[in-house]
Amino acid sequence: MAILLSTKAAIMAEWRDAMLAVDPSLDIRLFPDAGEPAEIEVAVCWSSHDMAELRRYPNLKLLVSMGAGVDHLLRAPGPPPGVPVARLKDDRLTTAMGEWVLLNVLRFHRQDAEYRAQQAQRLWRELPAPDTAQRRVGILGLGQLGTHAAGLLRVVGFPVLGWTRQPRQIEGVTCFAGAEGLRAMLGQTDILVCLLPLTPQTRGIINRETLALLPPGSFVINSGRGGHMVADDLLAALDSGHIAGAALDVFEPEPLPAEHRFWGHEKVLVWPHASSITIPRSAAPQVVENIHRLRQGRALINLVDFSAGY
Ligand code: OXD
Repeated sequence: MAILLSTKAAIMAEWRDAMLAVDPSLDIRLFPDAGEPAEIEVAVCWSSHDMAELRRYPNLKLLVSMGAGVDHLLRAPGPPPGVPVARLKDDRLTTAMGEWVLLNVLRFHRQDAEYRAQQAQRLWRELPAPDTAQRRVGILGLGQLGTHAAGLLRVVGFPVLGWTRQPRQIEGVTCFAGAEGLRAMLGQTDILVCLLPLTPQTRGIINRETLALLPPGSFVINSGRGGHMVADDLLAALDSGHIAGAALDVFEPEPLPAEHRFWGHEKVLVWPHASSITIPRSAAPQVVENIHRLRQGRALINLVDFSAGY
C-alpha cells in the first residue's frame, strides 16, 4: 500500500516526516512523483489537488483532506466514485480557530479600529465603555469549531447564539435552526461569526437579505469559506454603514485578487486564510490511524457524510 501526499510544495516534506514519525514503515509518495498508480491506496490532499487526477489510481481506497473542510474535495468532479473521504478533526485547528474568533470579536467589541484611528491623530479620548453582557455574538455553524468558539465567548461573558440547519442544543448557547431560526437569530446578533462548512445549502448565506436582518452597526466575521458570503452585498452593507466592520479570513477566489476592494476597505480586516493552519505533526496521528484501520479492515474515523456535504 502506498500513500500519495499532495499539498503546497513548501510543506509536503513536513507532512511526510510527520506521518513517518508516527509509522516509519509507511510508503509515502510526494505528488507528482506517485510512482506506479496501481500501488496508491490512500491520497492525502489539500485544495490544490485536481480530483480528476485521482481517477488515475485504480486501487484508491481512501481520500483524506488536509484540513477540517472538504468542499474542495467534493466539488465537481468530486472524489472517485466509492472512495470514502475523511477530514481532520484536530484540537490544534479548533483551538486556533477559537483564538482567531475571540481576537476579532474583542477587536470589534473593544472599538480597536476607533482607538487606532485616534492614535494616528494622537488623540487622547475615551469612547463609551462597551458592555459585554449586551453584545450578542451569533455563530453560524455549531460543529467542533463553532462549539469551541461559543465556549470561549461565553467565558468572556458574551451572550452567545448559534445556528445550525438541523436543531441542536448546546448548554449556554441560545440555539436556532432552519430558515426561520436563521432570521430570528440574525435579528438578535451584534457580531455574526460564520464557521459553517460550505455546501450547496450554505453557499451565499451572508447576502443582502441576511445582512439586512442584522441590527444596524453590527459586525461580520467569516472564517468558514469565501463562498459563504456574497462579497458585493457585504461591501454594499459596509459602505452604507449598516455593517460596521468585517474580519475575513476566507475569500472566493483565493488568494484574494490584488485589485479587490476588500484589501483597501477601511472597515475590513483581511487575513490570508490563516485563522487556523493545519500543523502536520498534530494532524498526522489521526491520518495514520485511518491508514492502519484501512489496512486492518476496521471502521474508519472522521468520515465525511456525503449527503450532508461535510
Ligand atoms: C480547513 C482550512 O479546512 O484550513 O482546515 O480551511
